[in-house]
Amino acid sequence: MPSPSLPVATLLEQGASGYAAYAVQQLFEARPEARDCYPRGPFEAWKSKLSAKLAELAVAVEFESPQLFVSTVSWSRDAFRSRGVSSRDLEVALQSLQGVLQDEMTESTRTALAPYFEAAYRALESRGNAGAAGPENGRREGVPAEDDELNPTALVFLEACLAGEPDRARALVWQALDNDMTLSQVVLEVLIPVQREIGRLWHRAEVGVHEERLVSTVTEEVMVLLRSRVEPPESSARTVVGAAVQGNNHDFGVRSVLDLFAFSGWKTFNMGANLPPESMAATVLDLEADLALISVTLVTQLRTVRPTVDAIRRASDQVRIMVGGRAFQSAPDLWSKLGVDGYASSAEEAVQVADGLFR
Ligand code: B12
Repeated sequence: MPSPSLPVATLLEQGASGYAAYAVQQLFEARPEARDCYPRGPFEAWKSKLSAKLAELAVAVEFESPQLFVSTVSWSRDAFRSRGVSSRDLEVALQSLQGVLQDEMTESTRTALAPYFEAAYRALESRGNAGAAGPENGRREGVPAEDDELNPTALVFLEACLAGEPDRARALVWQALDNDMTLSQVVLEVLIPVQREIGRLWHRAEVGVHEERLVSTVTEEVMVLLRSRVEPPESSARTVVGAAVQGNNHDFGVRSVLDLFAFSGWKTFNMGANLPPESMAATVLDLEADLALISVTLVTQLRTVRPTVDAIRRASDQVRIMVGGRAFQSAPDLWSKLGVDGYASSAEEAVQVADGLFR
């Protein structure tokens, strides 16, 4: 086991695999039926789930935000329920994990971790509609909740993609543009809600990964094609570069934000998914960027933000930096701990915040 003098987050991270294995043994003793959740390899499956929970707990502890841990536990609870697994299994698994940590750690560490577990247990007890429920179930601005309807164009676009008719989906967008839908509206009212809806359906086990792919690939193509309709920026336009932080394979978020910047006349560069800190810094330097956007989707990816910010700051003392993405939804104040200049929760808001930074 790692030395007890290390910071709690590091202790959790370094010991994750061992703690998780020990906790699974305790889980199976306390609740033998938990094996039935994963009949093909219960020990390894639970160990991997609990290792992931420890990694998320480590990040929450690092940022002193129990709400971050709650958001991931709530997400797991909903995914479990949709797959017929009782949240009691998850609760006992977390109790086992907490028990193992209590055995292994000092009194002060136990006390430091207690609020994180208590908040998680409360979230497991809740029915999933309140703030603790996580973005897929809570009603949040700009995020379709269960009973929200997609607008008709978004609905038909989604249906055409799922039916394996990408040509019909693309034609629908061109038709909407001919009927006076703006480029921004296509992104904000069709493409983003469709992506969120396919994610919600996947979370609820109503569609599989291949169906998510059927939709996301067409969304991606349409986003590229939309760019051909944008007027080239003026030579004096400000430059913004954006990327999904290292480890993050979700680049639709930052891409949609950059689209809105392009529609507002900015010079934009999309550096895509999983960009290492030094590459982001080199891009900022080479392109003399005014603004750098860093997109973070999973809570565990928050860890890579600081190294990226540090690398960018070393490369340029002029550039402003903004962060955003799903990882911040449950803790919108978190950005202020990251040494950046701004945060926005949506593409529209991002352009407004950026304009404010240069006023
Ligand atoms: C498509 C998709 C994928 C694709 C991504 C393809 C691509 N090129 O982007 C692939 C298949 C790679 C993928 C992988 C995974 N995914 Co995924 N994915 C999605 C899905 C369905 C859509 C993502 C999307 O396009 N959203 C639409 C964009 C526009 O929304 P957004 O990213 O939040 O961005 C908005 C704001 O956050 C903000 N914003 C974003 N970035 C920035 C940056 C700045 C600077 C600012 C200011 C603002 C800002 O503006 C945007 C517009 O309003 C989502 C569902 C969802 N609700 O998002 C799941 C989802 C994000 N994925 C999820 C998961 C679990 C995974 C995997 C772990 C699955 C697995 N077991 O492998 C992996 C992780 C990969 C990794 N290492 O990153 C979960 C995350 C759950 C959680 N705990 O938060 C989700 C929510 C699905 C779900 N409902 O459970 N995924």
